[in-house]
Amino acid sequence: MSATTHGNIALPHASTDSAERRLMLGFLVFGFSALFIGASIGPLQALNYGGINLYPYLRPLLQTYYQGLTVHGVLNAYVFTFFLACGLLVYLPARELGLSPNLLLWRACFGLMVVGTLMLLVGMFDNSSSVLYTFYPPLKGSALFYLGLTLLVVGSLFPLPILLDLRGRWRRQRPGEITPLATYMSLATMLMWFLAGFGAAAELLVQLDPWVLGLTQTVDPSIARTLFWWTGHPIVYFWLMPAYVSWYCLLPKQAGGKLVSDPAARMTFALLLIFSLPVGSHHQYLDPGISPVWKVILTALTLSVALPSLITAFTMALSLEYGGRLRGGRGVLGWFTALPWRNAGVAAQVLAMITYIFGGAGGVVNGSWQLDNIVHNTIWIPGHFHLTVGTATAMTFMGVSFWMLPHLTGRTLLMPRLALASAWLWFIGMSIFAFGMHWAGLLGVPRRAWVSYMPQEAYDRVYGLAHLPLGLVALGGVILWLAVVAFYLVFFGSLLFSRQGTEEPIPFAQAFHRRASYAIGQPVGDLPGEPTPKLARALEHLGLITAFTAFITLAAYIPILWPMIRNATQATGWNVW
Ligand code: HAS
Ligand code: CU
Repeated sequence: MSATTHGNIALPHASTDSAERRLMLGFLVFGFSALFIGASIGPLQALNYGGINLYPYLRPLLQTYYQGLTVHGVLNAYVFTFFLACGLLVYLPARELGLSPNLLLWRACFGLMVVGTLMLLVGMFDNSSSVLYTFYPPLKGSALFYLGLTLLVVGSLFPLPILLDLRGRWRRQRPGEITPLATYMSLATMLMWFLAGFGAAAELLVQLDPWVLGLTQTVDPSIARTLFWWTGHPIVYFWLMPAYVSWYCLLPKQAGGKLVSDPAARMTFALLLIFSLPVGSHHQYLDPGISPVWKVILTALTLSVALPSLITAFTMALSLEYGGRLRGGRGVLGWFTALPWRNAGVAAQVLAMITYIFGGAGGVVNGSWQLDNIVHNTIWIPGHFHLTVGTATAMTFMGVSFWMLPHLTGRTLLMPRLALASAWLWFIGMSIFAFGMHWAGLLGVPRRAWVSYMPQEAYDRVYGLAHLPLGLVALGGVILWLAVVAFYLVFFGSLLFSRQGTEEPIPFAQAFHRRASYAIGQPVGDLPGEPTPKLARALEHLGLITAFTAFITLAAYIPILWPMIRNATQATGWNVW
């Protein structure tokens, strides 16, 4: 972890530098390999809703729709996202600060998550744990599944001490300065995820692990669900916030502009840290045992968590407009068409943002208790999360990989036009797919239903009304499959066959602090003639913000959990697949 200094900035030694690159490449390749398996199964689910059952042809690899759905959800939503988050949230801050991260901890993070993933894969592919990615008890899978999950979650928390150490060293070098932006955002994300982890940790370590190991015989499903959503809601921001780091800190540069407000970016992340935590039970609006008073409070809190994303929408739209106008765009929307649309990395991320407008709007519908009564447990919900995590996050990470692969390997990106095509195919496929899902959901089609298992005549009788939207789901799934093929030809092709290229730097953007701008990835300091905005100074108190968040989280959960604990039931395990 030794460093040399270059001008004012400390630079890591070349040897640690290449070790960091290799490890980051490990996170990237492992994460995207998980997505490859998970996403390849996706079209099967889409075709299921179109009435086409391909599962009988996939034996012995996959036995049932539920097994396929479990593999799909776990690999895409947990493994892929965790690897990308744990890579990016360490690599970018380390580069921004010019310091090298604690490699031992970062390797341990990688190692634990790899072992956890392998255990999960065995537990899922041997068909012992088709409990879906929410693993609600009393469904009961094998010990490998829960222990693997435990390792994955524990590993994913390691970036927090790494970041605290990085920021501590930075502060000793530059006392009194505010934390550089990408580091600030990464740290806020990890503090949020640290508090979020308590729910899953309690559920796994206190309830599920002892239960599957035979140390206890029964489990209470309501408590387990509540603890699950303690983590399960904020996890969506653990998926989203690393994508936001790219939107705020990198994309403006790639789009030819600047980030228009550094303080707005900090504010967004501080608000996401605060509001992500206490709202988890909005996934339980239809659960018994939670007082209606809390359901109303949760509605208000959930609408608050949309606020930082609305700030993001305006900040990013203005940052992109700034870039588009610098590139010669004129008129009301000329800036939009003037963006560098031929750059696959930019196109993927801007298309991800556009998709997220609809995903976010759906989220606001879900967040309202009354409206959620209509859409809960219908296929509307997977429609919502394929726009959010499945596109806003996943396609942003795909866009990041287009510059990061060349940056890490020193080789060129193979077939950049195919990369661009993959982004458009994903966007078009997902739009058709999610539109069909939202529509069919409003017609009452349930989520997680093996509808193609029933005879054609019964399918027609039950789902006749929803034929058209369900057909769109299937069509969208097939287009998404083409997108996956295109993306992985580029991704694996670039890894294996591309030629030596020129070194690609990290595209850290310029950001406006007040009126003056500075380069993210360079020391901030106090800008010439301009005091650091008071807001940025106030938001430096991340410890205080975290403590406040912990307090309101307990204030929200104790009244919800206490009656459940007093009336705890005892369910034995079920295996229904
Ligand atoms: Fe959600 C269910 C509420 C965001 C993921 N959500 C889910 C599930 C997942 C998920 C996986 O309240 C299903 C879990 C399960 O299996 O049961 N969600 C919300 C709300 C938001 C939200 C209020 N969700 C997300 C994100 C996710 C995600 C982000 C993943 C990454 N969600 C819910 C609720 C449920 C739920 C209920 C339970 C429903 C039920 O019944 O089970 C908000 O955070 C959304 C705020 C977002 C916005 C959009 C801002 C737009 C931006 C783009 C700007 C575009 C630009 C382009 C700049 C307000 C930032 C410029 C170009 C121009 C041309 C202008
Ligand atoms: Cu939620």
